[in-house]
Amino acid sequence: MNLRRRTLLGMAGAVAAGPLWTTAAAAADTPIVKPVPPEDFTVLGTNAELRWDSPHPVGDIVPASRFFVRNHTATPLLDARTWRLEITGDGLRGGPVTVTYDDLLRLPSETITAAIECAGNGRSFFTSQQGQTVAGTAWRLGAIGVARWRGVPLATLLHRAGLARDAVDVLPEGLDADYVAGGVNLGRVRRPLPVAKALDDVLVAYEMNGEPLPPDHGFPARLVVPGWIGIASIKWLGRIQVSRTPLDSPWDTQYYRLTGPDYSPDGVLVTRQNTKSVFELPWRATLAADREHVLRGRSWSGSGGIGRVEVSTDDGRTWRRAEFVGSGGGWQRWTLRWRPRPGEHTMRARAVDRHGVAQPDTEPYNAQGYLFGAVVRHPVVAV
Ligand SMILES: Nc1nc2c(c(=O)[nH]1)N[C@H]1C(S)=C(S)[C@@H](COP(=O)(O)O)O[C@H]1N2
Ligand SMILES: [Mo]
Repeated sequence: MNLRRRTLLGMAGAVAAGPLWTTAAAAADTPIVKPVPPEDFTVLGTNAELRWDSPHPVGDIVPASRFFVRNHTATPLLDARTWRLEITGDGLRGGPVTVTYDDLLRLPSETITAAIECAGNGRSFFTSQQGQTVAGTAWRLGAIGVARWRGVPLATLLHRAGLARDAVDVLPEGLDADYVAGGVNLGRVRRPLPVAKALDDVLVAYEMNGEPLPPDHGFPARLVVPGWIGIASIKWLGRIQVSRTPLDSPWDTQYYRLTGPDYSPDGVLVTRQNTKSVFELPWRATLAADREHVLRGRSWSGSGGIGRVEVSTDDGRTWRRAEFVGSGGGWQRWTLRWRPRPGEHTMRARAVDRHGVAQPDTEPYNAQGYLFGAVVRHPVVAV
């Protein structure tokens, strides 16, 4: 077969003048490069989640230094000057196309505010609140972040690469190490994306909050797939296969499916994120009794927005509407005034999304603990 090598801008061999990360891993033995101090992060294996009870609250935009990290293996340190993105496959009208970092920076860019949230965010509550055993990282509610992402629409890259009319799937793949699970090498982290979503609002991002992507978040380029579970947003992008027939990977056959007694044997593919809420308070926070407090929290949804948030300070007997703070890009921050009586209290926050769908009281079980969207019961003590 005669593989034609083409470049997207017809500039073979262009050298990126962009930044080069030379940072060595902050400490040996951590697969994460940036510092993850214990007051701001909970480290869970190769991952680190944001702590909502940190003494340093985050605003609408999460700085890169505070953004959760989900690594299947370890953050690779890539060189933008030698980095290449290859677009390939029978879903292109011509041969494969190579994109350099310089090509990316020169193409028309877009900037979006979008959340990236792990499908397993909230997983630990299947166990602590519903008494169910599930497999996977025991996240609380900090496997989410919202950032401003700048990059090139994937649609632009695909069209310039010669997307065929009958292409159905794209398969983006990371440049991090192969993922080995239970002694089986599953290869590069990758997950197919339907062409319809790829052409809709997906970004090949090279900036996060106005700076080049940090190594942990995908430098030099990653996908940002708005509204979809985090695994769709492949970091350290190295290759995109475009296909006229449906594609598969272990990340849509073995992982990121809802399986269990309530589901058919094949399970249900997870794509879109659900709705969640969190109090920005320590677990079993201690508050001064008989004084007014302004409780802070936030709610978010993969369905596109939050309509209203109701909060109960008496474990669900009575509910009050929370007051919205800020514009609600990415998520909706809110506050609630409350004067607790002395004693133990259970707080609940329940968001209703833009379509009128409320968070449920319980989440139906699935074996891998994805999409925990039930109302979380948050204990508080007033003294
Ligand atoms: N190449 C690669 N891409 C990846 C992953 C990974 O391990 N390798 N993890 C995925 C998962 S499961 C999530 S939730 C998000 C997390 O993005 P973040 O680490 O920037 O927060 O990246 C996704 N993209
Ligand atoms: Mo994830």
